[in-house]
Amino acid sequence: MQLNYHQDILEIVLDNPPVNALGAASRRQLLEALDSADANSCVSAIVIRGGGALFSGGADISEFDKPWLEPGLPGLVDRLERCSKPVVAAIHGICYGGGLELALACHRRIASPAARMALPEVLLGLLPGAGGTQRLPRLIGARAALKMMLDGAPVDASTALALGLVDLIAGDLAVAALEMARQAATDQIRRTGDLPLPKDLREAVLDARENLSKRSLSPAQAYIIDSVAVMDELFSAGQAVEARLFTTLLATEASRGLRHAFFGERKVARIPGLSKEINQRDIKRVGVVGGGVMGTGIAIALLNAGLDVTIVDLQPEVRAKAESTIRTTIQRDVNKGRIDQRIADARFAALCIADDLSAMSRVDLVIEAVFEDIEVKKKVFTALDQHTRPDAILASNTSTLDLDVIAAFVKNPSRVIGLHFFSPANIMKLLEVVRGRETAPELLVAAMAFAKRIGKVGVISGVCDGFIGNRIFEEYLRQVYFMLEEGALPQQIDAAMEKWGMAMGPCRTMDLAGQDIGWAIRKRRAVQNPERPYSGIPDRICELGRFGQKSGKGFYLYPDGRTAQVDPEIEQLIVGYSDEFGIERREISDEEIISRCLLAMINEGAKILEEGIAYRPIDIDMTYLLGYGFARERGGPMFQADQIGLPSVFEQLNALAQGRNGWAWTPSPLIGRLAAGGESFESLNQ
Ligand code: T1G
Repeated sequence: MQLNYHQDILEIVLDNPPVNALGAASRRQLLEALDSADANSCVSAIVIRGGGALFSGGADISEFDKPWLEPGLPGLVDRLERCSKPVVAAIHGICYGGGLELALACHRRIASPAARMALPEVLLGLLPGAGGTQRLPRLIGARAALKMMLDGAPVDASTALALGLVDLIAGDLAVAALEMARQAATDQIRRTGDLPLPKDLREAVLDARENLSKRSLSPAQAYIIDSVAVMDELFSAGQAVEARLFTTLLATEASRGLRHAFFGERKVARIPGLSKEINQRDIKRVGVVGGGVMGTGIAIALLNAGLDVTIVDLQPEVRAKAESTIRTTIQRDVNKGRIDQRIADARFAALCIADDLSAMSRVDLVIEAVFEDIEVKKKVFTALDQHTRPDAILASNTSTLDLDVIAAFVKNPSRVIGLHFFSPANIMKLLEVVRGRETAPELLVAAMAFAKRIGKVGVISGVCDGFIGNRIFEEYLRQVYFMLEEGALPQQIDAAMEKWGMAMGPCRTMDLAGQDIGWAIRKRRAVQNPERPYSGIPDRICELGRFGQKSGKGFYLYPDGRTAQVDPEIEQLIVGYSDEFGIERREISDEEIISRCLLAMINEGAKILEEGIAYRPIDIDMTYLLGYGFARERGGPMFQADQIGLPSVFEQLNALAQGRNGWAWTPSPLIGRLAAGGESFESLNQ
């Protein structure tokens, strides 16, 4: 923290890079500075601003799972508000969470034009716990305050001014803040906590509660409404309720899962054993080979990130469809007000569509997204080897083929990497970055930076069948199919998993992805691993041509092409299959369904760790949170294993290994070792 004196104005500069998180040390320094300034008769007013690029990213989230350190943020914020000298918050860049609560307790607020303010605690399964639920409504009204707190979205400076969240916007913030402080020194002090209750308090709470019943808001959102609802003339009464509800939320699995995910998204960017000095490659021009669904989605993601894109496809009708889909999708963003026409036109201008790989001669990176056939890949990479610059990165979007085999098609395999996008590629945040045996380390660095550049989260995977995500997904599906033949039905399994927190049940997911895709994988694996058979039920469905949504029926019927409708024929097929194989059907509880699906993911995840395919458990969790619809509040399969407790996980796996198809449950020795040592998967996430 820096203290600067400008005659009788004390300027306190928060200085805790990278985001001026209000950790214990910062809170202690700020308290000392405030106490000292309050007692210093030479100081007539105070300005607080953030050092570096922002005001503050809020409380230090990493402190939440450790013993509380004094002074707590709520107490510090109250102390600031009680200051006998006026305090001005000079806000630039980001002012989020506890940082904004600190500013709310200041007596004036001034912002730079690009400043953005938010109370995003709800995204961490929390509520603003330093007086925000009590001060914000007093300052900007209950309805506006509830909107900000319930969606956690930032407001820009002009909106903040219109709301009354800030008093002024100024280009030269530092000078204007000092001027505002001098003026404030001559005025009466305006304490936010002393402001009257908002006039719209009752109706705003009633409306928010009504919304709650309609949209099943999260516990954090319900508690935010409760905290606002109890606002009282006596400020401390409402504050006490806020503090109690904050403490309750902090202990919930949902908040721990969300905080695990928050740090996880950032931890996966760290590549173990790689020095930071590796030079960043600048990727500006990208080639996409293949104008199909994946290639088009990838191209849209790249154009949306402001990159120059060249798509090559041999077939005119594919090129035409790709261009039309790209234009329609980007124009839709204009029509929905997400971007303006000028940006859309720039994106169209950055697109080139060609019919020959010689168009790839200037690109920095090529992403191959052609048919999943090794001979087709061979043709493409052999040609790319000739048509691209020797330093261009060659990436394959393959999801099932061996990247090392693909890399061997080019003279210099160290320039080959896997970039496995998830469909729809312009929407899904996960990008599996596959490091081949020969992939050069700087390609990993470049790929992770590229992922962030296009708004995705890169997770590095080694080469194995299915990489991290699909390899685990196959074991999850294996248990689903076994449970179908043992007594469950698709609608029960899907409902149980969706109620537990998966965005979409496994049977509906495969109907969406295409049952024929799963069929091809099972056929290939039947040859490669005959000792690991699946239930034959999904093959029976495919043999009837029921490939899911694309064919109007799969596990379900799709009368309108999208809505899944239970089909009695499928129940007959499944029951008939059980009878045919003499499997006595039994009642399978939702609990068993969830447990076996989760344990299948956990056990395969542990094997992926043991084989070094994933660097850390967090890489597996982020893969599932960002690419497989695993509820963010649940933190991911490895986080869940820690919640269950590894001794219990190991015990359950061993019990399942004694049961039907026990061969599918070979417990991972890593789980056994961690359990025996009282360790958790989290201990491997450093
Ligand atoms: N606490 C601790 N570490 C944080 C942090 C925070 N609030 N915010 C960021 N970091 C770390 C992050 O993990 C990363 O670490 C580095 O800073 C750069 O982050 C009582 C309870 C501020 C918009 O939810 O939204 O206040 O990987 O890569 O892209 O009511 O960080 O380098 O080791 O994201 O420039 C509420 C969370 C907290 C804001 C900057 N505040 N942060 O984005 O950098 S709870 C938030 C963000 C609270 C009070 C409540 C973003 C950012 P590393 P980054 P960025």
